[in-house]
Amino acid sequence: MQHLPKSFFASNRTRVGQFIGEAGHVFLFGNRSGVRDDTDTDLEVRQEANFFYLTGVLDANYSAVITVPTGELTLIAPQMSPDDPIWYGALPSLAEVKEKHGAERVIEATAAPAFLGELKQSKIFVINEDFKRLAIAALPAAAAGEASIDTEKLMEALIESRMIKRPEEIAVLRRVNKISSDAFVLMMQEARNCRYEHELESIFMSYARRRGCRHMAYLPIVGAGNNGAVLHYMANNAPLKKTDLVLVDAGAELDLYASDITRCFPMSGTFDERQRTVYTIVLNAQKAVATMIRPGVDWTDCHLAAERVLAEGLLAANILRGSLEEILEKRAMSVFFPHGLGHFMGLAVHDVGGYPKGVERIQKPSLQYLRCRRVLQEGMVITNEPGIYFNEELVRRAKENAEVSALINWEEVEKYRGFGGVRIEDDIVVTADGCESLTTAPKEIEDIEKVMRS
Ligand SMILES: [Mn+2]
Repeated sequence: MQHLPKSFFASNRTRVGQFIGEAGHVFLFGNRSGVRDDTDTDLEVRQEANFFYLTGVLDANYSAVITVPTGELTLIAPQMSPDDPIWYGALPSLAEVKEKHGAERVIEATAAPAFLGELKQSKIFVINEDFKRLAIAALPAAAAGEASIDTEKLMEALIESRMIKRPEEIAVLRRVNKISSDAFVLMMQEARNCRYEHELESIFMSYARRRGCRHMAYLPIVGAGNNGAVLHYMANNAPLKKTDLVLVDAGAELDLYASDITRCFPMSGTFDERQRTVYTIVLNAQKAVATMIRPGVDWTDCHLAAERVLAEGLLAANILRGSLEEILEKRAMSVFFPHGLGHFMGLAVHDVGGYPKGVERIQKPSLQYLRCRRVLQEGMVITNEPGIYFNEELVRRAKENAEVSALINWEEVEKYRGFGGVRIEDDIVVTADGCESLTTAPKEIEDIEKVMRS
């Protein structure tokens, strides 16, 4: 099911055309169908995000040409074999495709060379060098040599456009966030009957599928105990122990739009002292960031603010020692909070636009992993996901770093061996005067415990 109207895609075409700011033709390639290795077993096709954004077409093997600045859409239909209807069902006619997607014209693949041959008279915009190679291969040989193909302006325009979500997109993001949030509730309710991480994973995925989400936005992370400290853990097959805190980072996808939620809950159903201590620190940091998010705020400052609240918490918990300023200055927080605070989210879970031109990554521990260094604007959608982890590799490195090691109370850290980690992640829309969370999954300790009892 697709929830976005064709008028949405039409306005994306004119919008991206305006950002390109120069007449010509955008030449796009949708994703192709394929088979598994040397078999005839079909692979799932997920449409290329930019192709979807500008055409609304989910089916495989289409190409498209968009006239800039008019936004006129020409779809090039896949080359079909006469027997395809036997195996794949009746195919839509060109007229049906034209009507469904509001295209100005839809042409057969066999008619493409003649049509594409005309494009050489104007500039051709493609997404990148890979697409330039595809474009050259698709153009008739005579036109390919003469064509002027730009590989930069289109992607820059797409980033400008995709970075700011329109109301229609926010509606889909809200819908998929609700589905994922509800899946988290179900997972928490059924956790007491689960014996392995993959059982929790399957509750999440099966619920999302039942609600119409065929794909996950990314591979779910279900890490119990120590596995929760492995940032991209995805084996999801370890046994669950009553003493474990389990970290689940999962998000369904709907109409190619992502959700990305992390929650942590105790397998016993009740947070013990260690779990409560670390969880509360992370929740406080997440809430502190939520009060900051508004247009005009630099995301780098939000990250640093989160780091400060986490450091204050670890000092109070006697896990860090020394002065707060020294801890922050020496980057000691990168031992426990090694990743960035969040990232843009949309047609990709780690969406485009995190770094404006000229802004570089900060080459300091943990800050180098920040996926966004933008000043926030209304309509941006970003994740707020601070965390604290007892990651074996980071703990080992910290012990070898005299300057950082002196700021850590190792006796206390020893008590958290095998604990894993806590991350709390919500998906946030920047509004005119603040922000709104799309994520409704419970995150207060009392609320999680209540859901787990129900
Ligand atoms: Mn995330």
